[in-house]
Amino acid sequence: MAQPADALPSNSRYQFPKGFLWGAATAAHQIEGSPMADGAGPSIWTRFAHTPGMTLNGDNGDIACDHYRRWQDDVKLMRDLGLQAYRFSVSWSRILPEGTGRVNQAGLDFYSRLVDALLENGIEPLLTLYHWDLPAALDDRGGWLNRDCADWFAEYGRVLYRALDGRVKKWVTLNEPWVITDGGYLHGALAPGHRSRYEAPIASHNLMRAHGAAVQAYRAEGKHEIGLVVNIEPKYPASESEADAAATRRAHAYMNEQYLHPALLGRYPPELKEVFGDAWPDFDPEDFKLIVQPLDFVGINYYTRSVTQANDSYPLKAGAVRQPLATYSETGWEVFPQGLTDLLLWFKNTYGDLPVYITENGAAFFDPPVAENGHVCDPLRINYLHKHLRAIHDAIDAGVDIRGYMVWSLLDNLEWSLGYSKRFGIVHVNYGTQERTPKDSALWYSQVIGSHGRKL
Ligand code: LGS
Repeated sequence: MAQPADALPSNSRYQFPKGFLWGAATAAHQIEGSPMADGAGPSIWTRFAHTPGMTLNGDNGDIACDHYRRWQDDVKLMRDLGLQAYRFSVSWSRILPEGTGRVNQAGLDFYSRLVDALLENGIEPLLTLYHWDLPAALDDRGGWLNRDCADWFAEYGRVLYRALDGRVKKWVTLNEPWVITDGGYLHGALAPGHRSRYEAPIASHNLMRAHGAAVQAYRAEGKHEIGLVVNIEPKYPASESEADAAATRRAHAYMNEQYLHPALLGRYPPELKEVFGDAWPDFDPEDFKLIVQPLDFVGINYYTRSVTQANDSYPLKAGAVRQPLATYSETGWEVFPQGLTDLLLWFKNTYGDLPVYITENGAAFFDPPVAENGHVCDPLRINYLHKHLRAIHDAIDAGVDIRGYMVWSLLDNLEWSLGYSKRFGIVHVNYGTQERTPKDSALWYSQVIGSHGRKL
């Protein structure tokens, strides 16, 4: 069993900035369940997961962690762990069942009550507008391939800003546009399951236009902070060969610059044309006026790195080389904390001194069942979080303006197409009984928060 948490020693080397926020993250489709309750419309994920063969074991979000009905207990759990912040997402089709037009007040009330409960318990809400669950009605109109999506997204944002701004002070437009297009439009493993080299660049560009439109709408309605969340990972060449260097540049442009460059610099990196060939359109330069909006922060989701080699893979012609001596998590991703420091320094050097939140970081490992003494012993997860927090501290020491850290995830939950097979939670969920049991990592994290990072 892990050390009793209060036995953790204080370490004077680790001083986190005043106001640094310690929290945890989730997303609507992954935890809520009851996707059609109280007048909600279907989302692409409800539809996708109910299509035979699309998810592991046919797992879907009909019940998930039943958070839609157990949210009060979940807020108490957060309070008991001492969380200072909670990042969650809103399900668009609970608010606008048809995606635009008619507002479903009952859906809005759900999030309004959740936000009130968080605030009553001293927990700051970070609200993500879009964590992948597009209203199915909008997919029927072309989804992110339809240029109108920028207006749809701004309309949806406006409804939430009007209802919640002030109580919610930190807003996120999109979660991980790279995953939305790579998984949803290029390789098809995620909803809506398309596989097209021609669609992916269009979806990417429209996501960026939608992001810009939602930020613009926020400036008209809201008074606090709004940003974009990207998943990025450093790419290191597997050898000194020119081929691997070029593959690394392509992989880096594709994953790390494809969204940050347009949002912050107003242009795409040239390598994307190389990756997509004739499928990469010449986008209207006027569009960048909408896309580049001043942001209050950027959220970075970090899980792993990749050691990159040239190969035949489609369309990048680059892939990751397995590191024989490294530790890999259950999802097959290398544990590489130094990569987070490197990435944060790259971010500052490339985009300047924008405030950063680590909006996701965590790992799925094999967890034993809840023991008789009530513990779930997860030393690998503690080790993972510990090393990554130290890596963040190194970046703070080097001058990166990092404002907070959200563990992925508060609860074991539905890992998209991988169903319930991968557990990322610091709290164990028994999917039969819905019982929540804080794992040893949660008890450890609670101590870290209590010491403001000095117990690292
Ligand atoms: O649950 C998702 C977590 C789990 O791992 C969450 O909804 C997403 O926001 C986020 O994408 N999540 C996540 N990402 C890890 C991506 C690592 C990709 C490594 C690919 C190597 C081949």
